[in-house]
Amino acid sequence: TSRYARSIEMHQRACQVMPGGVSSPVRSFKSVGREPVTVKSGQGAMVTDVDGNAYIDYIGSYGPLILGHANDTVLAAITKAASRGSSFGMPTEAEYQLAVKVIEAVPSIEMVRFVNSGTEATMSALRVARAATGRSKIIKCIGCYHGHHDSLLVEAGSGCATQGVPSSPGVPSDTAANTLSVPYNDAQALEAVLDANAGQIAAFILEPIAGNMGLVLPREGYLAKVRDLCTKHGVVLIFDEVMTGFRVAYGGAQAIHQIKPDLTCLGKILGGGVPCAAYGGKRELMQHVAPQGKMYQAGTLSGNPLAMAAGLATLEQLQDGKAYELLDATSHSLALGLELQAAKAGVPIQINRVGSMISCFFTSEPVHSFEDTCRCDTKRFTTFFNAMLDQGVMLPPSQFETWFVSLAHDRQAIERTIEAAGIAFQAVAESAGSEKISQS
Ligand code: KE4
Repeated sequence: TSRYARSIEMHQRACQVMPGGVSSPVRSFKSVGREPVTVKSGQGAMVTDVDGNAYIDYIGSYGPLILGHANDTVLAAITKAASRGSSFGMPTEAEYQLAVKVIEAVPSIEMVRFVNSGTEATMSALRVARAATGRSKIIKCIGCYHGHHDSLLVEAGSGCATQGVPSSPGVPSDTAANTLSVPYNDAQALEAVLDANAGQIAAFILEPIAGNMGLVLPREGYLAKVRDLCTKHGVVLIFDEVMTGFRVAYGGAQAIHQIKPDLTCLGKILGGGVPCAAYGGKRELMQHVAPQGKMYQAGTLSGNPLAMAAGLATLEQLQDGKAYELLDATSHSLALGLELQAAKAGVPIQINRVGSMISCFFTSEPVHSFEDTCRCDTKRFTTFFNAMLDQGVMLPPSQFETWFVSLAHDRQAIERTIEAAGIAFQAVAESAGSEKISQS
């Protein structure tokens, strides 16, 4: 029987009771032509599936697990908090403690509100911008993904791009009409839209370092230009750092690029793998949020004790900044190894990397925008993904996702990954050869 027999059987059963058998489309493995692997457990850099196969994991829950799976300090903190009760519907001290940590970590944040997902964080940040400016229109970047609420499911990245449905059915056209989109890394396009809609734009939201089209870095000067344009037009600049916050640096992308947005969205690492996200920024904006102000936003489990405990235990292990030097060194050696192996196999790739976020694009051209990522060879990516999976390396199952290295990925894990990549790039070269034959 196949090494994935139990996963296949589990998937067939799951599909009877959940759409696509998953709780999120990105987990479906549909785009890489196979049933998803059902995971049984994780420890450090490893996950084990229901068939007993072990994998070096580069999904890491799509970002939260920068410390690796089942980090004992985080687990102890969650267990301790849970023993005192999992949720109250009343304020607790832990919310205050994590709020203080967030404000210390991200100087542009003067006040913060906890929510339960990145989607809620970006949705609420947009509402603050609309409440504060009295304007309705917003601008986002093509290929950036900010969660699945209506205003931002327009030309979106991540699973939307993977499925080739960037603008989802079910979003009313007059809602979508309030969302304008521009290419990422193109300040001129942003300026043109701002000029054409003078006085009507409430916010410009972007991932300062884009992680949902695969990893795409801001061009030199782009973020500074964006900051100036938003200031000039009285537009609220929102940095969606749900993925990059505490990931690329303790202070996020805004710390690396020294740009101050008006509002910031955080998530993923903030909860250490337990549902938790947040939005925050200038006091003059956040004072609009109920009950201080009139802009309503609420949540039964917002700021819940388990997430606060997991978040505090996670940030405590990151705040001295040493983690980022180690993550960068580990990820750098992985990137070098991938480039060497691809060159040996004669497979052109482009690697984009910022610290422990890495993307391997199957193209010979540099990748600076969503348009560039769409020129990548997703067939080759699929061959590579499956060859890596069969050798015990779990990559995100899409060209439009970034890989995540954790502090638990040690030298041995990186070396084994590079070794597996050698075989996988060979498989791509051989399949590419067969493509040429079939095309000729
Ligand atoms: P959630 O609602 O999934 O917690 O966060 C939405 C979100 C917002 N902003 C950014 C920059 C994000 O990356 C995300 C979520 N990222 C995807 C991975 N590309 C989550 C994976 C999934 O959808 O299951």
